[in-house]
Amino acid sequence: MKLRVSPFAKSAVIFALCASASGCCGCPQPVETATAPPALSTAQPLAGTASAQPGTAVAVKTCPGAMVAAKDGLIDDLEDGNNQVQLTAGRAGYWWTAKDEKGSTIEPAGELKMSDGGADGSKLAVHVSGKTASGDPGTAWGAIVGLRLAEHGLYDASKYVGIAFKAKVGERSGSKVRLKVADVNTDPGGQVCKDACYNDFGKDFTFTRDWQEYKISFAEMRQQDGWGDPRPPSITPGKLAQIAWHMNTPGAEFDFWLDDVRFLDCQ
Ligand SMILES: [Ca+2]
Repeated sequence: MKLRVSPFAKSAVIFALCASASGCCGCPQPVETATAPPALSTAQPLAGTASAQPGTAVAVKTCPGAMVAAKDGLIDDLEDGNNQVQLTAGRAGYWWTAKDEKGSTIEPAGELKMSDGGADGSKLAVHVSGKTASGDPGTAWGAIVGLRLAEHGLYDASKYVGIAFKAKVGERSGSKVRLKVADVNTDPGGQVCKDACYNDFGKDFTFTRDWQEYKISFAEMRQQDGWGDPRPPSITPGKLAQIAWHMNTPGAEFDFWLDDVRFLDCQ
């Protein structure tokens, strides 16, 4: 049987893949939610629908139930005090900070030193503070703290379903921070985007003055509206570059704490 679908009928494709891959869409095991090329045959292997072509759909793993900490998912709890992520599951990148050249500030600048006062009584955390500049957000883009996942190149996180981290903000701080997860399509190192990189998939978070854990699935992550090229349907978890937290409210003080960054899996 030949199944043909419109490129716009994504829900039909998802249903077709779901039905033929597992026999039932409500089965109590992790399922791959995927979009696919505009035409496919049910006789073709479904695992091959993921593609590295810019702008095409890839498989993003999702859970039928809750997301929990992955067994080998700890990216960093900062307790070793160094600025390299945990050397687990092939990860080996480093923490970093950056700011625009229009007057934004961030401390510590350059090499990130970990601060006393971690989440849940732990010893150390990431703590950055400063002020974002006002002006054209294209150039006065603010300040950012993040980590590379691999020492070189991209990291395959396709076996995970999302990311968790603990965060809080200080008394005089703005509370909005955007989580940005750069992948092959949005990081210049992926050699896909040319003039409109950095519109990473992610989410705008509002934090409180108390440590709390936040979870987000890869499937929930979105690019910002109105800019960026390419604009694929989803993040590509199999080719991630870095995870970052972007202070992007113009003219605002920030005092941002971060701890226990990890990948998630299904319960
Ligand atoms: Ca800690």
